Parts: sequence; structure tokens; C-alpha cells
Amino acid sequence: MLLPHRRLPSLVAALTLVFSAAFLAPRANAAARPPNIVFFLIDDWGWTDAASFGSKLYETPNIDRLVTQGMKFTDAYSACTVCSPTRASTMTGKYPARLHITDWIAGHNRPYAKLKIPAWTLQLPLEETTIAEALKARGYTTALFGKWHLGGEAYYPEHQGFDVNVGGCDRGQPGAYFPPYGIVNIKDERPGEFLSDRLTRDAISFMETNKDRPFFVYFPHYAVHTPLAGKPEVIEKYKKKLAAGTYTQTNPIYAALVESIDDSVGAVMQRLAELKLDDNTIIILTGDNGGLSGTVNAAGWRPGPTRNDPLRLGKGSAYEGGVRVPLVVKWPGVTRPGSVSAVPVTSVDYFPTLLEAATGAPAKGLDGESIVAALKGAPALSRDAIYWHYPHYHPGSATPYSAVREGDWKLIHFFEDDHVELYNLKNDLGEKTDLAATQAPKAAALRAKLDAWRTSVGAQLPTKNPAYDPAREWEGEGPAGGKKGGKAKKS
Ligand SMILES: [Ca+2]
Repeated sequence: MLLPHRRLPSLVAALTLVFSAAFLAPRANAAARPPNIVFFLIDDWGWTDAASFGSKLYETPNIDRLVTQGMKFTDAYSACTVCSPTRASTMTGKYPARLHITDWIAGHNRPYAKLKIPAWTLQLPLEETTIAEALKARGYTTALFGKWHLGGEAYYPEHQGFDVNVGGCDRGQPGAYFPPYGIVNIKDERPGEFLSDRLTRDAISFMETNKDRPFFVYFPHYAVHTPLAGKPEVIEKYKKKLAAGTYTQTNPIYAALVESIDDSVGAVMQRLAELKLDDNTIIILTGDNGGLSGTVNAAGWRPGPTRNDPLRLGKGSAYEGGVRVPLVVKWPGVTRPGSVSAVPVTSVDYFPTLLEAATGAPAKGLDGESIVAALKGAPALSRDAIYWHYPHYHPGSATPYSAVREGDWKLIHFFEDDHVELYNLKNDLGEKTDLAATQAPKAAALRAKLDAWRTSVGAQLPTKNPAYDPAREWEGEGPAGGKKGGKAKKS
């Protein structure tokens, strides 16, 4: 499972060791009862899709309360601009490029585009060690409530370390948020019960049953992915709010869907407190890719249900709106209440972080790095860069690309014409000014670094497409691909 990996010693690494050592001492007492873990992964949850992350429209009092109790990350990322690769990374601590799970399953294909996408992997192989398997081996009871989206029945969560699976299957979205949900492994639907509430009810029931032993609740809500839906009275509230003011985000149904997540977070926090488990439970709340700001095809741009301003674009794009996500971590005794961290964190980091939480020792040799030092207040981790690789097309505007972020710099390499774009995120969060020409040495250095990383993880590359036809390049499967997909399930 662990890959050979070497890191250069550095001051930051030394500091990390100091922090880790400081962390180990108090953990020794808690060894008898490692912390419970509740990991909310919200589908398509954009960077500003909560009041405490900048939304003026969406009302999220419970998430905002979690922010005041935990640590908020301003520079958290998903490992991919679409969902399945992020989920695979979260489960394994490995980059999508290494796993060859680089698009949502079953993916978006444009047979006449300039580039041909590689033959990538459409499930999480059973040979991979998931964080659920790793925690289970250390005495945790494990459960998933919500979306899995990492392959067909043979690859379902119950084969990847989860004792309980409610809702996890090959689907990337529910048929509907009110019954029938159209999800094979959700039984006994209650008439009128919103899917987010249903999953919350089951998750709380699981925590009650397992309150006397360490548990890992992986809670990848189906919300806030399409099909857009909400409770009628909540939609009505947002319609009135929108009629009375001016907002960047303008969809009342999406707002209600976001609020269903806030209800879930609130209900879980309340029950944990009632069960007197909240002092020994880590809560993580993040998203699997950027908010759906829109789609593009030959006919032009079509706005989506949310916006990620000030970030550029959203889900399925190469820019910050596609991968920067909200992140809150509440770990009583470790995270300082109401603290904010600007340390870049990405999906591969959760496996080593949670393993360190459970055992007191960080997992080594994975693509990800434990963020425990950051949770204790360190201003940096030992790695110097994080990476993305998406050799695919997406209606969110992406053409095949790779990207690297090092410090404030971000370089994107687009494969169609081999050009790079360079942005300084500190001065230009919206990626408006491409500095590749004016900062050519920096661009060249980052390009070399990105190329080396791609080679090191065995990334699959797109190739020249012999069937390329400029008149038909937009044709393909997917919501904005021109042709109806039919077979593929949406990301
Ligand atoms: Ca998603």
C-alpha cells in the first residue's frame, strides 16, 4: 500500500516533526479510545456555498457554528475538478493521476475532439487500501451514508472496508431528492422525506448504536448535486429573499438544497453533543469539486445553479472555481476554535491525517501528507506543491490539462496546444492576468516541476486524435456535449 517516497529535509519538515512530537504526547492518554470521525463530503459544494465562506444568499447557521468551533481553511482543494477522482483520492491518499481514475465515472467523451483521452480506470480497484479499511484494522466501526461513485456492484463500499453502506452505489446523483430516490441500496423510504434528512437519520442511528466504540462515519451527501430540489417552504423563503435584494447567487432551489446540508450538519452536531461524544469526535466538512457555475458547448455558455466568485469558473474547469472548496475541521483539543488556516490542503491529505488521528503516527509514503501540524497551527506543511491532472474534456470548459500550485503560484498546462498559463493567486485570486510571458523563468521552472511529477506518478496522457474533426469537436456524451449521452451517469 505504501509507496516509496523520499523528501528533502527542510526547516518546515523539522518544524513539522516538532509539532508532531508535541502532538504525540497528549495523544498517548487517549490511545484507549481514539477519536470518532465524521467526514462530510458535500457533492459539488462551491467555495462560497456557505455564509461563513462568503455567500450572502445561502443561510447556513450550523456550518457557521462549526466554523466558530473549529478551523476554517481558505486554501483547501479537491484533487480533481469532478467527483470520482476526488473520492478515490480521499479513500486512498493517492493522486487520481497515480490511480488512473481521472474523470467522473463513466466520464465525458468527445470522439471528434482534438485529443483522444487515455484508457483510464472506471472503478477503485479492490487491491487499493481505503481509509475505511485502515481504520477498521485499528478497531473502528465504519459506515458510509450517501454517494460512493467508484465503480459497479463488485466495487461497492462494503467491499472496501465499510461495515454499513446506506446509499453508496455506482450512481453519481439520485434520481430524485424525494422518494422514490432511485438508489438501489436505500430501503424503506418514508413518503415525503428529503434525501439529505434520510441519510442524516440513518447516520445518527448508526452513531447511537456505536457510541461506545470508535466509529468512522463517511458522509458523502448526494446534495448539492443536481437534480435541483428543495423543501417547498425553504424554496419559498429564498424566493422572497431574492425578490427583496440583489445577490450574486440567484437560484432559490439550489439555496434550499444547500440548506438541507446545513440541517444535516446541525443535526449531527446536536446528537453528538447529546451523546456526550462531541469532545472526542473529529468533524471534517468539505466538497468534492467546485460549484456548478455553468457549462459550455458549441452554442455558448449556459449558467449553472451557483457561482464561485471571486474564483474563476467552477466544476469541470481548469481554474480555481473548479477545485477550491470549503473546508472546516473541528478536532476538540487540537484545532483552536474559530481559527483560520491558509495552508493548501487537498484530498490526498485526509487518509494520512485520519490515520494519524487514530493511531498517533502519521502514514508515510502516500501522495498526501498529514495536516495535523496545520490543524495545530503550523503555517506550512513539509511539501512544497500540490498537483492536478485531468486528461479529459468537460462541459464545465476543461480541455485536457495538468496544474501545479507552489506557494502563491499556479501554473496550468493545457495539452491541446501545449500552452501554459501562470497566475499569482495572492494578487490575482480570480486568475485574470496570465503571467506566463512576463514571468517566463517562473513558468519554465513550474512546468519542469509539473512534468517531473506527472512522470513520477505514472500519469496517463492524452494523444493526438486521428478522428479529430473541427466541425464535430463538441459532439459527445454529457449534459452540454451536443448529443444526448443516455448511458453515462452524470458526475
Ligand atoms: Ca461532484
